[in-house]
Amino acid sequence: MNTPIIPQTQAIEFVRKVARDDSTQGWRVAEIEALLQLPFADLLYRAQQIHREHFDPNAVQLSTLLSIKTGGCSEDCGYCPQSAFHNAGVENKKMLDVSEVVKAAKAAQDAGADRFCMGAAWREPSEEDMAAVVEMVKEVRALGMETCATLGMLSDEQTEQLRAAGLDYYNHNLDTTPEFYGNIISTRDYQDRLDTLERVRKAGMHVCSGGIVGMGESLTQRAGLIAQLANMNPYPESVPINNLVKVEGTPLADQAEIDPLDFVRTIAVARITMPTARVRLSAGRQQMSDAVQALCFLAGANSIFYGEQLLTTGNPEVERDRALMDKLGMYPFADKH
Ligand code: SAM
Ligand code: DTB
Ligand code: SF4
Repeated sequence: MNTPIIPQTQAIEFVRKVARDDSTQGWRVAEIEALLQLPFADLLYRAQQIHREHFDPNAVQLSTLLSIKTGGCSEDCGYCPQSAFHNAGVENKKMLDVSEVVKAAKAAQDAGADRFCMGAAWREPSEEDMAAVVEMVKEVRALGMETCATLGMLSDEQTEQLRAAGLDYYNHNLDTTPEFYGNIISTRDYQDRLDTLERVRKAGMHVCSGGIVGMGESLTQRAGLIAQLANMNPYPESVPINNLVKVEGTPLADQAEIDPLDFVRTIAVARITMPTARVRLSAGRQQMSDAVQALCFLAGANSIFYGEQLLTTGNPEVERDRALMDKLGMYPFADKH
């Protein structure tokens, strides 16, 4: 079904927040839903204006992902091929050695990435795991790259260990709205996610948190995810917006595709509600045309995962991304700084 459009004149009352400089009151879900329903050109125009106030619109930040521990995860996230509850054909492997991780980081840096994100299929890291991750963070950082890790839930002590190692960003996605969360994951609560994010924030690391669209959520629920992120005080510095990658063997394998223009709308609304965040056009790019990606950049996306692999699934090849950036007159953010 097409997104119902609300003419700008009717929506304006709801979107009053856009013009309001008092950000303490937070976003109402209804306001965000109204933004999602603006006529497409009005929505993109607003997003583009806000984007240009805060960023060079032609610069894109490049993060490369590496799965440092793949498969066999004890959580049951319905979208994820790495859950031990599903049969997506992902082998349960042991953690990579520090040297393998550093080698991959160097290669990513040589290819032009400025941030390296290490992902693990854990509910939470063990003490033993932490010792190796700390070493990885220190060595990748020593290369002169920004570091990011996504390891599941963290205790206070683990958060402090990562901070002391010099970790720049911690990725922990809210994934969807609290009302829809239970349809997708049963092995943890929404509050668990919020608690970890709070720890990361308090420890002084940058927060990377976003979600997935196209999991069968309603428009209101999609707006609810953006409201949760935008109302964090402060909101995350980095906001990955993933389009569900449907993997055979996961419960969401047969989920209906969302209209690509609705994905673009979600990016635009993330930009409008979180003006200074890096909004990352994340998973799902391999299946996206250049034209849709260009619309995402126009809507305010200014970061991508760069390199032919996400964690277990594919991502566009570096050559394709370089060609796309050239075609659009875009360049890596790091080249300008
Ligand atoms: N295990 C840790 C956790 O869940 O926080 C870190 C790794 S987990 C794979 C990181 C994120 O990848 C998830 O929160 C989700 O947003 C994203 N993800 C996983 N599978 C996906 C899929 N099939 N499509 C889109 N995003 C996906
Ligand atoms: C995020 O928001 N998306 C990335 C990263 N953070 C860790 C992961 C996408 C995973 C897609 C499915 C896979 O490759 O396993
Ligand atoms: Fe495990 Fe993370 Fe996948 Fe959930 S998303 S099953 S926690 S690896």
